[in-house]
Amino acid sequence: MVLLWLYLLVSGLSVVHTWPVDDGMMGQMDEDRDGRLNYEELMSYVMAYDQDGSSGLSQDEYQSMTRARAPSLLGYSGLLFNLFDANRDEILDQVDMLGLFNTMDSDSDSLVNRIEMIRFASDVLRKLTSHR
Ligand SMILES: [Ca+2]
Ligand SMILES: [Ca+2]
Ligand SMILES: [Ca+2]
Repeated sequence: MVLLWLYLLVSGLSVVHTWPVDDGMMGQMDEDRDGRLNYEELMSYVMAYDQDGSSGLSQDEYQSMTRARAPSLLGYSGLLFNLFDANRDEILDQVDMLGLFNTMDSDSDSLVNRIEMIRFASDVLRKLTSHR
């Protein structure tokens, strides 16, 4: 099993943040195991944390997801939520997630492959550091 980790050195903090992109994130989301992520897989991954059945994630629900799935990013959960909540209604819903998926899918073939996932993760991490 090959593990791919994305490392980011946060300037001024001397903390290395890691994001398990490959068999971590990708492996958790890729239900049909074709090595690529489709929109349905992304939605079922995210909506598993929709505890009140509102068809969207609140900030608290998003935090629960981060705690369970990517604890190294827990300190950034609020910033990430705001980044992903494109229409700023305090809920991550299908509209936000479709926009997010399209951002990840840079060649627009309706699938997010490993390269696209890594590129997306590094873009997000770069945005996080620019918030500091
Ligand atoms: Ca898949
Ligand atoms: Ca929203
Ligand atoms: Ca793609």
